[in-house]
Parts: sequence; C-alpha cells; structure tokens
Amino acid sequence: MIAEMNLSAKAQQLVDLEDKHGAHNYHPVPVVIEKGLGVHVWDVDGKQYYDFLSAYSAVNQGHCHPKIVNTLIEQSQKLTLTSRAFYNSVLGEYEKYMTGIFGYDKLLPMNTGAEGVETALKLARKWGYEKKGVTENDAKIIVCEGNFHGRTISIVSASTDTEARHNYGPFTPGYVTIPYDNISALAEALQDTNVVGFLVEPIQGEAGVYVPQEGYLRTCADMCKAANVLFMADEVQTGIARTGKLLACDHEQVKPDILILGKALSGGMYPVSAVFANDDVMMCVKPGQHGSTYGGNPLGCKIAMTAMQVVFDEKLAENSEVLGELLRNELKAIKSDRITHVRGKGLLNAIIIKEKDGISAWEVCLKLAENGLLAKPTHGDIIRFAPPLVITKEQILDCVAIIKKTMESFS
Ligand code: IF1
Repeated sequence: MIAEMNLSAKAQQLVDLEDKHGAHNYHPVPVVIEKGLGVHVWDVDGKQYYDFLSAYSAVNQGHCHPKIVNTLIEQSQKLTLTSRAFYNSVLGEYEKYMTGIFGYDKLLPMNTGAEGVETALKLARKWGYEKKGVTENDAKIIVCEGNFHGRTISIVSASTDTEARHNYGPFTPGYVTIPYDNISALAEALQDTNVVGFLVEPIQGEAGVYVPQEGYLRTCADMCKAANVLFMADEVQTGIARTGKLLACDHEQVKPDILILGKALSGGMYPVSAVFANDDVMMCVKPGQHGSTYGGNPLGCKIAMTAMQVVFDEKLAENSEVLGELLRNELKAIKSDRITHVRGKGLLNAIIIKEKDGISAWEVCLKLAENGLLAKPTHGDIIRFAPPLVITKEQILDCVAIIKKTMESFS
C-alpha cells in the first residue's frame, strides 16, 4: 500500500505550512500546485499534470483562460465593488445578458454556490407564504438523500451525510427527505400541501456522479407543477456545459422554477453565483429582505459575462458531449478487474474502484498523480473524472493511456 507520496523539500514545506497554520478541514492529495493553463496544472517542482477535477467543475473554461484573465485585469483597474447601496454600471447589463441566455425574468446575484442555494431556499419559502398561501412557519422543502448543496447550517440541515452534519446541530427544520431518483417517493411527499419546493441536483455530484434514470427530471418537474410546488435545480456543478448541454436540465427540456448556478459561471476566476426565477417568484423579495456585499459586484459580473462567452465561442457543451462519450467508451474498454463501473454524462464522469490488496481509490489517485493526472477520490471507492471542457480528443486519449497504464501497474 502506498500511504503517501514522496514530496520534494519545497513541496513538503508548503504542505507543512498549511498543516500548521490552516484548519484541518480537508485531506488533499499531496500535490502542491503553482500554475495552471487550460487543461494543465504544474506543481512547485515544475511537474505537469492533466487536471481531471477542474476545481469540482469550476474551471470548465480551463485554467487562467486568457480572455477571462483580460476581463479581470481590465475591470479591476476600473471598478471592483460598490455594494448594492448604489447602482453600478455593469450589473444591469450582466442581468440582461444572463437572463437572456437562461430564459428567466430575473436574476439574483450572489457569490458562492451555498449562498445561491440559501437564496433559493429563502425564495421558495417566501413564495410559499405569499403566493401559495402556506401558513407562516409551516413551509416544507423536499430534498434528496445523498444530496450536496453546500456547507451552511441550513444546507447541512438538509444533508444526509453524517460527516457534513455531525455536531453542527441544532438544525434548520422544514425539510422532507426522499430517496433520489425515486418518482413514487416524490409523489407521496407532494401530497403534503405545506410543501413549497423540491430542491434537486440533476446529477448527484458528491454522491458519486449518480445519473438518474432517463426522464426523472421531466417527470419530477411535471409533478411539481401539478402540485403547485417549485422545482428548484441546483446546477452549481452540472451547469455551464459540464454534462454536454448548457444545463443538465436541458437534456430533458426541463425549465426549473428556480435555477441555481455557481462555479463555472465565472470560469474559476472569481466567486460568482446566481439564482434565476420569473417575476412571480423573484418579486416576492423586497428591498432589505435579502442581499450580499459582494453579490452583483462589477468585477464578478464582467468576469462571468466573458466566461459565458467563452463557453459559446469555444462550443464547450458540444465538446463535452462528444469527448465525454469517447472518454466513457475508452474507460469501459480498459480491462481491469479493479474498475467495476464507469458512469457519467458529458465530461462529468466517475469510475468505481473495487478495493483489493490494500489498493483503494486513494492509492489509485496517488498513482495517477505520479503518472501526471490529478483526480480526487470520493466515498472511498469512487474517482471523479471531470477535465476542463477545453480538452481535445488527443488529450483525452493521452489521459486514457495514463489511466490504463496506472491500472495495469496494480495488476
Ligand atoms: C468543497 C462535493 C463537488 C455543489 C452543488 C452547491 C455547492 C456545491 C451541487 C456549493 C459544491 C463542492 C464544494 C467542495 C467540494 C465540491 C463537491 F464533493 F463536495 F460535492 F463538487 F462534488 N451545489 N461542491 O457541488 O458550492 O458554496 O462550495 O461554492 O470543498 O466543499 P460552494
């Protein structure tokens, strides 16, 4: 068993520095990254890697995309933050651009994914009381087992992951938890007239890239509509071309009542998240009832507009669809009794590793890193493969060769 990797003195020193002065809320793969460009990153010793995590799908446009960097430089020399106490010259243009792309009346700007989800939860409750007529404090929101929506108290209150919840109580009430990818459980939960929203990931990321059965999202959305319940899609990870369409909901022509985006909305350059809804829902929130100091700042807005333009100009959704298919086919063709399953959509993929002779997903990831490809294990036996969407066919095949060689080194 390979417990740790041999780090250079320089890398070890940087690891020790984090270890000594930073909270121990992560267990990173022992690689110290210094530089990134496109699909590649380099560590402090100059070793080059393919990035197969893409900061959990935040850098879909590739590391340090020159156009996005340029926008960052230009806008940061002009105006970065005004707060929402005043109007700024970029926000309106940004809201028009984004609502035009995604087809909603309004956008509410926030910064992180978790804030976007919090905003959606608050919106759903407000709509429930003010439009649906639910008695105050009785609103319920349906969530799924195995969900990941962020780290705030109200969001971990909706989580079923003991690690994420343990000793963080008391929790926010008002959730109904049902199994993911289960239509009859949703039908039953929707019987409760106090339910105001159903919050769901189109593909469960943290659960291990769990792709629901075809038609699940369509059926859920239709059922929510019939029950006068808001269908709320957390596309923080699946959105912005990751799964082969601009939104994962687009695979089933579903338009959520509330759409949450984050991560790749800014191409990994700056924290930008956004919540979309039509007026019937969004106009429930009045001045003073919600907000954020940085939300809607001109720097983030400009960056996000360029990041979206890159997605369209470089046809990243199309590339993700085609190369995702290729990647899965090539992974399935690798003959290794250690890989028990390959799944995913577009370039959001995972392989399941059967632990054998002390070799688990962690050891496989260490070996992949040694061979020049960075990926992160989840749940002990799953490895996510999600490269930046700017990757080429040749690079995908090169990566498949690295993965194949790595698996062969264990047999
Ligand atoms: C970490 C996971 C991925 C998300 C969805 C909201 C958020 C996330 C669907 C919150 C964030 C991240 C956070 C990151 C690990 C990562 C993750 F493994 F934990 F589940 F991507 F798969 N909705 N996901 O996936 O967004 O507030 O972080 O901006 O280190 O916690 P955030």
